[in-house]
Amino acid sequence: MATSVAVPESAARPEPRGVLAWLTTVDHKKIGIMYVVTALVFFILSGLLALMMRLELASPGADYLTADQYNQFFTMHGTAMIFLFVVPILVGVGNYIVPLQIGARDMAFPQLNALSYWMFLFAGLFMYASFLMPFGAAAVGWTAYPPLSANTTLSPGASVDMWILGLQLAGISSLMGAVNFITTILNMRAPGMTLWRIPVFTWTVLVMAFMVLVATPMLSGAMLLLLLDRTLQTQFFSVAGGGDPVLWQHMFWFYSHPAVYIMILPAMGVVSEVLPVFSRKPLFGYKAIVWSSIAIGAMGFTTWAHHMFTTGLTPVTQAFFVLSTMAIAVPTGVKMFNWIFTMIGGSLKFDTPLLFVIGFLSTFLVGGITGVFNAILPIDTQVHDTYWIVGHLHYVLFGGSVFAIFAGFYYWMPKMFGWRLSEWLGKWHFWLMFLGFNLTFFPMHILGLMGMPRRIYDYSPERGWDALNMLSTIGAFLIAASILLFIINVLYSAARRQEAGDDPWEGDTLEWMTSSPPPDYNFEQIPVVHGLRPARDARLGLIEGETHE
Ligand code: HAS
Ligand code: CU
Repeated sequence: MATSVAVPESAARPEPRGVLAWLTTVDHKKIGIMYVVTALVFFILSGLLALMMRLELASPGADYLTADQYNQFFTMHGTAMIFLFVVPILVGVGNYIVPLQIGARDMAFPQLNALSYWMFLFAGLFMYASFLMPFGAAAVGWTAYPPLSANTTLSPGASVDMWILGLQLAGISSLMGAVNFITTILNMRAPGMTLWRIPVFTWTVLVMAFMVLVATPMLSGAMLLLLLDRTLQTQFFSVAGGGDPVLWQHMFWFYSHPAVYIMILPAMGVVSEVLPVFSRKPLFGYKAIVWSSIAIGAMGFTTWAHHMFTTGLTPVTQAFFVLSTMAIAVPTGVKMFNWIFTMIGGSLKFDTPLLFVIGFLSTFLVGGITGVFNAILPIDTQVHDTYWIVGHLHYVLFGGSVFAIFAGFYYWMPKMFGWRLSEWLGKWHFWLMFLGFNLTFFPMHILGLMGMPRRIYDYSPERGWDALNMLSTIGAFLIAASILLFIINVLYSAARRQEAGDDPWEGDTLEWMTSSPPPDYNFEQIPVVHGLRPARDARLGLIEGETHE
C-alpha cells in the first residue's frame, strides 16, 4: 500500500540547467554531492600537506621544509582534515541519504541547507587563503593552545585570525546543518516510519546533530575569546593579565572531544547499513546499536579532560576523567559485538563496500584499544604529546571514519549516479589503502614509545628513529596511490556507465526503492513503512509496496 502525495509544484517549474542549476540548487541531493566533492578537494589538499611532512620526516636533517613551514603544514593539515573533510563529508553523505532513508522529499529547510554548504565552502577557502598572507598560515597546531596562539608577538600577522574566522564560519555552517537534520528526521518521516524503524545511519546522524548543537557554541565562544585576546588585548588566556591558558584547553576540548564522536558516529552508521546488506541478514541488535549511539552521544560530553591529564588537574578530577573515558569503551564495544554477530552465520558478499567495512572494524578496534591505554593516567603521562597519540588518532579517524566513508561511497554512489564503480579497481583501492594505512601509522606507536615527540620537523640521527620514519613515509605514498586509484575508478566508471539499476545490492532501506539517481522529488509515491527492512519486504512481496517508482 502507498499513500499518494502530489508531486510538489516546484518540480514542474522549468529548472535552471548546467552550472547554474548547481549554483542555485536547494535540492538536498545536489547539495550533498557538492559537499562531498568540496570535502574531497580539501582532503586532497590536506593530504598533499601530509605528504610533504612525511618527506621531511623520512630521514634526519632539515631537507625540504623550514621549521615554520612545517608548523603551518601540520596545523592546516589537522584543521582541514577534521573541519573541512571528515565532518563536512559525513554531513554531505547525510544530506544525500537521510531524506531518502526516511522517505522525505527534501530536508526540512532547503534554503538553509544551501546556505550551510556555501558557508562551509567559504570557510575552507578563507582558511586556505591564509597561506597567501605575509606570515603564511596559522602555525599553532589544530589545538591552538595559548600563549602561542593568543600572543601576537609569538604568532604574528593575520594567520591565526583567519584561522579563527574560518572556523567560526564552519561552526555556523554545522550548527545550521544540525538544526536542519534534527527537524528533518523528527518531522518528515514517511508514514509508518516510527522512531524504532529509522535506519541506523539516520539515527547516528540525528545523534551527531544533537552533539553539534551542544558542543559547537563552546568552540565559537572559545574562538571569540581568543580573537579578542589577539585583537583587543583582552587577557582571557594570559597568565600575566590574570587569565588562564588552561581555560582555553577546557573550552577547546569540551568541543573537540565530542567532535571525535561527531566524526565516528555517522561512520558507525555507514558500517551498520553495509554489514547487514552484505551479510544477507538483519542487523544484529538494532536497538542496542541505537541505544549505544545515544549513550556515546551523551557520554562523549563527560570525557574532555583526558586530553589534559598533564596540566595538573586535581586527583579527584583526574579519577573522574579516567573512569568516564574508560566507560565510553562500553557502548562502543556493544556495537563491535553486534557487528560481529551480524556477520556470523551470514552469507558474506565480499564486494568493495564490505571490504572497507572490515577494514574499519579491524583498524578502529586497534585505535579504540590504544584509546583505552591513553585513558590510563600513568600511561598517558608517558605517551602524551608523542607519536603514540598520532598513531591512536589516525587509527580511529582514518582507520575508522575514513574507511567507513569509502565504504559509504562504494555503497551509495550507484544510487547517486546510476552507474556502478569498478569492483576490481575498488578492491585494489582497498588493499593498497589498507596496506599503506598500517605501514604509515603502526610504526608511529613504536616511535612514540621510543620517545619521539609529535610536532617536530627534524630529529637527530642518533635517536634511531629513521627506519620507522622511512617506513611510515613509504606507507603515506601508498595511501596517496590508493586515493589516486579511487579517482581513476570514479572517472573510469563514469565513462563506462555500467548500469547500476535501482537496487544493485538488494538493500533494506527506502533509498533503494526509488530510481538511481532519484528524481528531484525523491519518490513518485511516498512508500508506507511496515518494518525495519522496507525495501526487502517490498522486493520479496512480503508486504504490498512500491519497489520502483
Ligand atoms: Fe581518542 C586523543 C582516548 C576514541 C580521536 N583521540 C585523541 C586525539 C584524537 C582522537 C584526534 O584518554 C588527539 C587529539 C590531539 O591532537 O591532541 N579515544 C580515547 C578513548 C576512545 C577514543 C578511550 N579518539 C577516539 C575516536 C576518535 C579519537 C573514536 C576519532 C574518531 N584519545 C583518548 C585519550 C586521548 C585521545 C585519552 C588523549 C591522549 C593525549 O595524551 O593527548 C574510545 O572511544 C575508544 C573505544 C573503542 C574501543 C574498541 C572497541 C571496544 C571493544 C570493547 C571491549 C574493550 C575494552 C577495552 C573493554 C575500546 C571491543 C579493553 C582494554 C584493553 C587494554 C585490551
Ligand atoms: Cu578525547
